[in-house]
Amino acid sequence: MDCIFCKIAQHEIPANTVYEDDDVIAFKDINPQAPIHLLIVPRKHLVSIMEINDENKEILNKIIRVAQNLARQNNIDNKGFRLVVNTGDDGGQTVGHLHFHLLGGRFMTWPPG
Ligand code: D5M
Repeated sequence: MDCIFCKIAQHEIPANTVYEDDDVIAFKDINPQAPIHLLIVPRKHLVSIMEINDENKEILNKIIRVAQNLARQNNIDNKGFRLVVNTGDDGGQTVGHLHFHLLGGRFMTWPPG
């Protein structure tokens, strides 16, 4: 499958990896929108949050726990951060492999653009 995040998860192309285990990989976004901008990605190819179901829902728990740990490690847990899942064309999703953006290190405005 020609999926860039699958290739990163399988170490076929390089990434600036900050965490990985059997189910999840996290790496620095190539086009950072904040001082801290990490992507947390399930190794399994799921196109979007719309593919979460009763059989695979545990991955969400795992991703949230990884996000908490990465927020602590980057000292943004107290000041705050944003965890974002762009979904589909109108949601601004450009890579068709589920990923969570962890953004922090600056004040985030609302609404997002
Ligand atoms: O976010 C997709 C994000 O993926 C976007 O912020 C750029 C990032 N990206 C794309 N290719 C790479 C590689 N090779 N390494 C690191 N980050 C990457 P979306 O929510 O789909 O718009």
